[in-house]
Amino acid sequence: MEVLQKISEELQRGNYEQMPGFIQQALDAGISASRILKEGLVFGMNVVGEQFQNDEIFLPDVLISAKAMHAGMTILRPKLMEAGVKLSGKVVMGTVKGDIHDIGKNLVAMLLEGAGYQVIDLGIDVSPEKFVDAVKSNRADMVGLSALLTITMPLMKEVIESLQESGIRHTVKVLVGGAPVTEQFAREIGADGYAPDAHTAVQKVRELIG
Ligand code: B1M
Repeated sequence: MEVLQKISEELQRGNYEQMPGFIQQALDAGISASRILKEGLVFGMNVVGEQFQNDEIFLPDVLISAKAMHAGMTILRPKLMEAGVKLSGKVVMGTVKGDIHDIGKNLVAMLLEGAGYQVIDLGIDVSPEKFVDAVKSNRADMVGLSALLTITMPLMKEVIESLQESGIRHTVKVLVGGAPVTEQFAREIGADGYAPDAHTAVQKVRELIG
């Protein structure tokens, strides 16, 4: 379908201004919202994620493609809801308490949205209590924790402990990441997964919650 290929290509080019028009064009042509999401936007965003992982493109390129993804989703999201299409899963994301770095976390959130997940982004400097409340109130499938400072990494453990104390640890998977975080640290604090970059984060989320 030519229009789906166009949506994928224009998303890779970061054409956020015209993206709503392309989405509308596809809807007017009778293509289902879920096909537009999977074969247009998500397909394009997967290409962007791979190119970023292979150092073929740079951070600003990803951010502009993510902006095109958002622009497309403003038209598509209500149609998906109307059609009763379930987005892949709910992910609560945030940078842990004491830490205000959010560029990497935003990138992970954008690629996850691009992959069809519903992301509830709590922002920066998020307390363990706030993570717990958001997991409960949104019935989230996953919580994603980001930390860029060695002194804020222990807060990831505190979030996991708070989930345990609230009795909801078993209902949610925990993914951790951020420059100083390692696979070994993730294991030590009892996280379910670790990702060194945004593209791997999407793969991990797929492995963990489908
Ligand atoms: Co800060 N900073 N900073 N900083 N800063 C670092 C992290 C630092 C390494 C710089 C250095 O000293 N060389 C250092 C930390 C040292 C350490 O503890 N190990 C540092 C410091 C010390 C500080 C301050 C304390 C400085 C000060 O005030 N004296 C202060 C702390 C403030 C606070 O948080 N309380 C501070 C402040 C800031 C700014 C506000 C100026 C700014 C942040 C702006 C913002 O985020 N909106 C800033 C920046 C920009 C950086 C550097 C330069 C860049 C970080 C970044 O955005 N990288 C950074 C040095 C560096 O890394 N070169 C540095 C790009 C981003 C795409 O990568 O965030 O790693 P990253 O995300 C990657 C992966 O890590 C992964 O995927 C992303 C994409 O591939 N990932 C996840 C991230 N989260 C994930 C979550 C996942 C999975 C993967 O699952 C949930």
